[in-house]
Amino acid sequence: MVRGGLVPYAWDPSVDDDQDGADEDDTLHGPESADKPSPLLNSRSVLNVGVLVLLIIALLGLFIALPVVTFVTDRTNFVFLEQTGSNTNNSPQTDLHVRPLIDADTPDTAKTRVGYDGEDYVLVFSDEFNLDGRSFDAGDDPFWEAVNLWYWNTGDLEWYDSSQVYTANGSLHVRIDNVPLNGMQYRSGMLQSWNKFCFTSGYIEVSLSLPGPDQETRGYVSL
Ligand SMILES: [Ca+2]
Repeated sequence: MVRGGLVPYAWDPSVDDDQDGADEDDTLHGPESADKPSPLLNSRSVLNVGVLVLLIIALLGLFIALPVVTFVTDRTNFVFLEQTGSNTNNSPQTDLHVRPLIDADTPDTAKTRVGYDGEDYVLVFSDEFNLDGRSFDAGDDPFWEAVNLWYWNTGDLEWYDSSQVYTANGSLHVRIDNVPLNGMQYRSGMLQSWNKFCFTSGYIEVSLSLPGPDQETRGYVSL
């Protein structure tokens, strides 16, 4: 007599043992089908790899090809550098005072020379100061700056003022006046290329005349 609970079940291999092929759900738990790798070239694999390749190509294009193409095709900086010798074109002051490293008025004969060591030297910078009315205030010239300071290091008697340095009659003028300024008895000028045109060695040639009855050129200061 059965009183509920488990229903007695008799295993009958002739009925329950599957003799006639796989059941419909066998693929869900059959280890032989679960472990079988998917074919490499199914549509999902191709899509995954394709998107990955597209992503790599896009990144390479963005960070390598685009900068290279932009650099090569944009000649602005090259042209500016060739015209002015300056590698910056974002300064309105240098834009207004464009001049090349070698002054166009410099004669060809001055562009090369043989040094005392017998070596050939090529001119890399020149300024003829032929344009009158140039200003050398800070930022006005790409290569020169007339400073406003007292040069304490040499105990100068003069104050250097940028207004004392100017161009006129095709020459650079550095003027000293017996006019007190900022506690100094005299007012004079100093023209520098400090941090504007730098070099390590070579020849510096200057044509100048000094004040006074003796017009012989005796020397100039180069630091
Ligand atoms: Ca000149």
